[in-house]
Amino acid sequence: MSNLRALIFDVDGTLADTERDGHRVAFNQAFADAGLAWNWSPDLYGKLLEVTGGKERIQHYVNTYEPTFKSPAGDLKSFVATLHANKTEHYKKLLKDAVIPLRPGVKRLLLAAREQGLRLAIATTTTPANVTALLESSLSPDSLSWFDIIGAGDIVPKKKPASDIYQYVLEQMDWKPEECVAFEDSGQGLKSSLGAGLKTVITLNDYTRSHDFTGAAFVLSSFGEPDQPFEAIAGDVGNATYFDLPLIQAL
Ligand code: XBP
Ligand code: MG
Repeated sequence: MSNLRALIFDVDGTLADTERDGHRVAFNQAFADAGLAWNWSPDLYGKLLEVTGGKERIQHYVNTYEPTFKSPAGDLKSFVATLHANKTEHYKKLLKDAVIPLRPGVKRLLLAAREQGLRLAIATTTTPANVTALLESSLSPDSLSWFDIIGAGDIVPKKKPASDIYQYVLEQMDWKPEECVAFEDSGQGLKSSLGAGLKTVITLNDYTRSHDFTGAAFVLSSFGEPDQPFEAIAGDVGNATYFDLPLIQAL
């Protein structure tokens, strides 16, 4: 890729393992505040992750596991929206109280890209405030400014696996898909990025290990570090033991 211009990152599961000990916990705290006896275990949460977006996930949970549930106030859609707004508050507080570290190699890769003058972007289904909270607590207080654009949450009508959020980022920045690479951790994310015509690198995690990653340029256990080698599940990484910009350029 001699014309490489920008790297576009998913957030949850890619930059940091935020789902099990971050989002899931915040959902449960919001349920408890609302007096609901719902509690999402790590296993159940793995199943619920099939549906991207927190509001959509709660709605899916109600439809599937609590079909007789009646909203105590207003219609279900607005009840879910209120519940979800409180979940976001819990998530932000959680990240303030205990930092969720970035995954191996993430900071190294971002710094290398900046040094080489590559542009950075975010394409995620999560709420914008969650992205700010994670970047400021886990990367650096000024790190929002490292990214030219943060495409997040309800800014597009359809969340991943639809390709809307990647298309939004490309359109806003006037970037061509062949000038960019996407970084994802899940099958839904991959579908979204491939749908926008982007070469995609996958770093999988415990929740996404069994997803279908057909079409990914690389499938890796993580980006790895010089002293913490990655495992390459798919894609020709040559002699590399950690992910770095030359591997992208070789694509
Ligand atoms: C992952 C998600 C998100 C979070 C919750 O997003 O599906 O919905 O679990 O976020 P991605 P909200 O991998 O695209 O970063 O509750 O703020 O919707
Ligand atoms: Mg993800």
